[in-house]
Amino acid sequence: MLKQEIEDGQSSLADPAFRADVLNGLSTRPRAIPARWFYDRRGSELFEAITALPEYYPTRTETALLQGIAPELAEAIGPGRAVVEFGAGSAAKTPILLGAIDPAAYVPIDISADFLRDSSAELARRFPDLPVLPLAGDFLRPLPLPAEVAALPKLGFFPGSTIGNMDPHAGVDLLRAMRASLGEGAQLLIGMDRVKGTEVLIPAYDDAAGVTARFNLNLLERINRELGGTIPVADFRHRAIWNEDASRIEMHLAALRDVEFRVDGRPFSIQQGETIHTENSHKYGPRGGRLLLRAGGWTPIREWTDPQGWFALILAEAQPARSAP
Ligand code: AVJ
Repeated sequence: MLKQEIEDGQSSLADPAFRADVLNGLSTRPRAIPARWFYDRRGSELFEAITALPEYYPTRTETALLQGIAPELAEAIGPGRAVVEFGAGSAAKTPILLGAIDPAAYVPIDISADFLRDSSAELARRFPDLPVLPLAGDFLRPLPLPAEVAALPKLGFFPGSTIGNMDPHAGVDLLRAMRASLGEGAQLLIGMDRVKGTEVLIPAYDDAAGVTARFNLNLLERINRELGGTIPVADFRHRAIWNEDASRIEMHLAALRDVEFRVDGRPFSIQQGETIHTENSHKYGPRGGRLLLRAGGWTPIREWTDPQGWFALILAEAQPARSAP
């Protein structure tokens, strides 16, 4: 059953935040715009298309992994928890988890109330006996959960290696905010993409069909559409690089020639070869992933990977703080 009224946990980021991030990001060096602005309607469609590409392994690897470990998840998590998903549910992954563990409620949290409404209605149809309690808000900060789940044990769900979009500093802040939202004794099931060779990583972010390039360039089109921009999109090229020191894939938009344009009436000029940094996708080894969780207040208790070791699902627990003996 779906709770019809979507709770507004926090004011939603609208145009002013996009405008501020873009104007600020184009003015500072290196130029950089936060990756969350990729996901307008067109960007979300393009990301869906990315997940079906032969080169983009994360989504299908994580989905198959979830399916394969369903009985072990049931045993490690148990029934009766309120599942709190950070980000509106993925149509493929969320039902696998909900079907595996027999939860008492499902609380998807997303900044986009529209997206939340659609995905929640779909889930409520598939699980007619499960209370679905969507919460519109920014999960980067601690959020009060719906009163209906206050007394239930919690399981946070954060699939997709979305944590990889954040640098470790911001990732730790997010993990701590999740701990504050879910409370002591909660569990967290988190997906993390693993470090692997660039012969696999680079094509995953620079595919032969050019879908990732269109996804990246759509950010410039969105700026033109929503912020009165005059960016000559054809003069920019998608670039994906592996940053070994930071253990991350970076996506950039590189200017093919000197360009001048306006956004919201403000003039900008970018020289040939200069880039706008649009995304980081951090990859973690087994130790790095566990250390990140511990730094964020979560104790890893179980860990699963696919046979190639390309993607990890880690189950962690918010244990009471203890000092060293
Ligand atoms: C949704 C953030 C996990 O980093 O792999 C896919 C986004 N960017 N291709 C990722 C993305 C380019 C994706 N995440």
